[in-house]
Amino acid sequence: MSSQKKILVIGSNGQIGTVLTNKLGEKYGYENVVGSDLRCPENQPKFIFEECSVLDKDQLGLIIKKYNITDVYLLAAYLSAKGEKNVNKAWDLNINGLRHILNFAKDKKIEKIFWPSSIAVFGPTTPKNNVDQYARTEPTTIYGVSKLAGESLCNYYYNKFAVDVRSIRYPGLIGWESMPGGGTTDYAVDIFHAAIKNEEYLCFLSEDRKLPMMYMNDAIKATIGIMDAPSEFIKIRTSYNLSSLNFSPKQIEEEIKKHIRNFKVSYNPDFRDQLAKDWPQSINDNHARNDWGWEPNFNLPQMVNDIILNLKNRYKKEKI
Ligand code: NAD
Ligand code: AKB
Repeated sequence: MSSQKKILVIGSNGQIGTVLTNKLGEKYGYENVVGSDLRCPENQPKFIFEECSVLDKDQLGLIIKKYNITDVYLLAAYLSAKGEKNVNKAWDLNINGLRHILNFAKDKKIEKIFWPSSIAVFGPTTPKNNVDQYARTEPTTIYGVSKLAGESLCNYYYNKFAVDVRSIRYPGLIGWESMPGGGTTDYAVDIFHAAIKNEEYLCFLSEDRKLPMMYMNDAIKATIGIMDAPSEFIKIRTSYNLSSLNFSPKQIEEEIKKHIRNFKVSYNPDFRDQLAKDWPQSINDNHARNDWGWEPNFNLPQMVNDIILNLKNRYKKEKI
């Protein structure tokens, strides 16, 4: 196997993939990073791109061989809201995609895997606050069920076949560079776009639905942090709790109003509010902090300030 790190990001057009693939390109050289997704992205990326479904294991094998891939970041998934409307497809993608990548590592075709889990592994029997790493996990969505099964699969492949797979339970992620697709926490991205366009925002969660959330910059920091850590530091091979911000729609509305005074939000909760109701409001991430040195950089006012600044510039540049 080559000593040069060669990275494959699967799901590179998505909310996280769009940002992460470029960050990995900046860090390791764009010529060493391959993005892949179901379709080519609209704008020509700086990294290499291959159109491929993670469910097509033969084509995946060819891509891994063609570029001598060492590290895979597997981001392709159905998220919580979309998953509830496509239960079989969600299970198929979220589990079989992971199995394919774990098997490439078991067969020594790749060296290291990053696969994200979610706070959706928790459910109504989990305590609401300061949720411990080993708290009860009885999820109520197919998304949460598939993430919980995926965590066990990762742990099994690590113990049985020494597969170096690393995982974190992301909270809801918010960024300005990409749009989310099919999640329950997507409101926290949409709300900024409405505010910048001086439009009223109709929120699909109730105003007091507090959830664990995180700025994309911190999520990328954690992702690269856990992948860079020496293997012996990674003591949990299911998935690490991760935490930075906890807020409700009303709290982010108030924070945005400090910048855009006339911004209006109304609330019309739909089925996604029911999904969010079963999730925790805050997470204890001591294991991630102690084992591999995780620490977030952004609090709520800093994040809101940064997103508004960047989105305003972007909208001005793109003349939207
Ligand atoms: P996303 O829906 O924005 O992106 C997923 C990408 O996967 C899309 O570009 C989609 O086209 C692609 N994809 C779908 N089916 C595919 C297939 N068969 N083969 C290859 N690509 C396929 O999702 P995201 O928000 O970027 O999330 C990435 C990962 O992080 C997921 O595993 C998700 O569960 C996890 N996660 C995300 C959040 C969040 O708030 N965004 C929170 C917790 C966990
Ligand atoms: C979703 O809302 O489905 C995701 C998640 C918290 O996993 N953002």
